[in-house]
Amino acid sequence: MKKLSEFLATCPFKGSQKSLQSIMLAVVEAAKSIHKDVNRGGLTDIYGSAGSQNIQGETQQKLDVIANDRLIEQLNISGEICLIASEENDDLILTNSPNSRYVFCTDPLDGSSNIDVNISIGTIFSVFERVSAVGSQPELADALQKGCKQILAGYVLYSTATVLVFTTGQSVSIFVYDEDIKEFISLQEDVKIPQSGKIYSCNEGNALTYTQGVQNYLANCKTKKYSARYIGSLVADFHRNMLKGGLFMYPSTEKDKNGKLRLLYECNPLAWLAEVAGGAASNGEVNILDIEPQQLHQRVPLFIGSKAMLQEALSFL
Ligand code: AHM
Ligand code: MG
Repeated sequence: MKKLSEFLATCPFKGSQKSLQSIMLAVVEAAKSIHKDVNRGGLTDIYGSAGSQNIQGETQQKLDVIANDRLIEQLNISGEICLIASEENDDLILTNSPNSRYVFCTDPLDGSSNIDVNISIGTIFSVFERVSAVGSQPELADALQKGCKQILAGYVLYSTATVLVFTTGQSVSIFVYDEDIKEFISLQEDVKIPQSGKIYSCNEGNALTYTQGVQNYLANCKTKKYSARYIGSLVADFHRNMLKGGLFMYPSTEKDKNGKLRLLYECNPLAWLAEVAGGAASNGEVNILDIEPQQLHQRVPLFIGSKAMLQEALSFL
């Protein structure tokens, strides 16, 4: 029964151990309070719309806003983060530690449409070392880094169990939240994605507006009798496919040429986790981790999961 704090004490990290521990503590404290709300369902006032929209014009749910506030609060307490890029904020957030070294990118509550219906949702995060000099004002370039520059990335999945999955680049670890002792306990170390699988995950309601190549791949999935599984919460779909083998897709559609998912907050962290676990991620043309971000809220098509399945899919595109 290894506790997260014990694991972090010796976990390899491109920075000081104290920084890793403080950043992870911030994530964990925010996650614990989100877990508490999620598990009380509608008994606390977390369901429904917050009455506001994010910069992408999407309605913010109450829990989107609550999760974002709690993460920002905890990251400010950590003193390790100079800059936060969040899916829920139009602009970058300067923290109260502008001289610290690290930048935090996050989708505080992914799968918003599933909040009110008691279905799995998640918190996704990603950490970079700033490129601007420590001591100067943090800047946009600190957040617009390629995914291959990440030094810490992970997610918390609030589901039948609440799990924390993360990597610092060496391996992927899964910790499960033990409500009795209020600690995350190691469940699996060095997680590996099966090289191949038989699960494909996408919103097939959009299929007629996918490119012909993607449509041909979907026909191939059916010919081969793969199973379709789609929760509509990226974190949950990714987690299942990571453990069982599969491919998740959010391709470009007629309406959204770049798909729906955000490079900084969703695609990069999951792509790195996939790669460290032996899987892969692409936008259909290049490795997600090699994309140079142009904008904070940039979207990219996403194909992610088992390596052999991704290669098969790409052969159709
Ligand atoms: P969100 O960040 O607003 O929750 O949107 C992202 C979510 C993903 O979790 C999921 O894969 C996707 O949107 C589902 O979209 P769709 O309803 O178009 O299938
Ligand atoms: Mg999201």
